[in-house]
Amino acid sequence: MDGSGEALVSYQLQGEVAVIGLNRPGKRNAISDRVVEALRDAAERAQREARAAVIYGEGDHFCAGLDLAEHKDKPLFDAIQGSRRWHAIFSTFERGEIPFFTALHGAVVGGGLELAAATHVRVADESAFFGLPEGQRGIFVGGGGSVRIARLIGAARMGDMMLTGRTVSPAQMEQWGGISYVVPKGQALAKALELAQAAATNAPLSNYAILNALPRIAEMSVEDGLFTESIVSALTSETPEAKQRLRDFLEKRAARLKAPDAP
Ligand code: 1HE
Repeated sequence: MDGSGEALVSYQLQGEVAVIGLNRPGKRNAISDRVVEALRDAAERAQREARAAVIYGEGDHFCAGLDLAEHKDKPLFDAIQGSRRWHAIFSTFERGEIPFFTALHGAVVGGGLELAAATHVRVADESAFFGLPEGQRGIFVGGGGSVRIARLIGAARMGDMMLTGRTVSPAQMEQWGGISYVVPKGQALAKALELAQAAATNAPLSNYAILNALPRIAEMSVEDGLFTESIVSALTSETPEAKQRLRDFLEKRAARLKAPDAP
């Protein structure tokens, strides 16, 4: 709750998808200690009762990043512990059991971009803008951005954003690989929900392998990666669910793939 009695993070189950809202629009959804803890609770609940989740922001912006008012008086060790808490919480869903999608609009800034980078699929509408103003604020990323954002878009582009304070458009961010979808203004949540609903119909073990094996394999040597892939591939194929799904395809009960709509 904030001072108004509203939950800082809202939670709603829509079918098999948990919809999690950053709900502090008066402060542009800035992430305080209580917000990050409420986000952890919502993400844990989603992993218990949903098969996919979407995170979005209430109001005109997705998230203005770290709550600077709370951060400014933090002693050194508290700041280290705070950053480590973000890391631990974001890792629970990055390497968790269900896929997380983010619906982005307005400011996606600092820790807000770090949060989005810890999710599995990012959808932005045309109002979104991306920034890393840490240099201007005299601080550094602390929510895993130097690892995750740098790997998504490259350390040089991330360094440019941090050094110059430039903001980046959704079209540019998509070209850099930081987001996967750009949709018209106001449609990010609906699109993220549609994608999450599709992912929720996958076999849970396939989703688990996509979240947990794929990023690890990407960090391995070619030989280790190929070997690990064979083991994970065989394990997923052995489940009764996989066998049923393969039969469904072969006996023409499964939907066929279609060419994508024009971009
Ligand atoms: C905040 C924060 C915040 C707004 N912490 N209170 N992030 C930043 O450096 C981004 C700072 N924010 C902005 O650039 C702008 O607020 C926005 C572009 C996001 C939105 O602008 P606008 O004109 O709609 O809102 P505003 O008038 O600037 O802000 C409304 C209120 O939200 C205001 O409080 P009020 O009491 O005067 O109404 C702002 O002070 C408050 N507010 N952003 C605290 N971030 C784990 S390390 C991560 C490191 C970082 O994230 S660094 C980047 C921090």
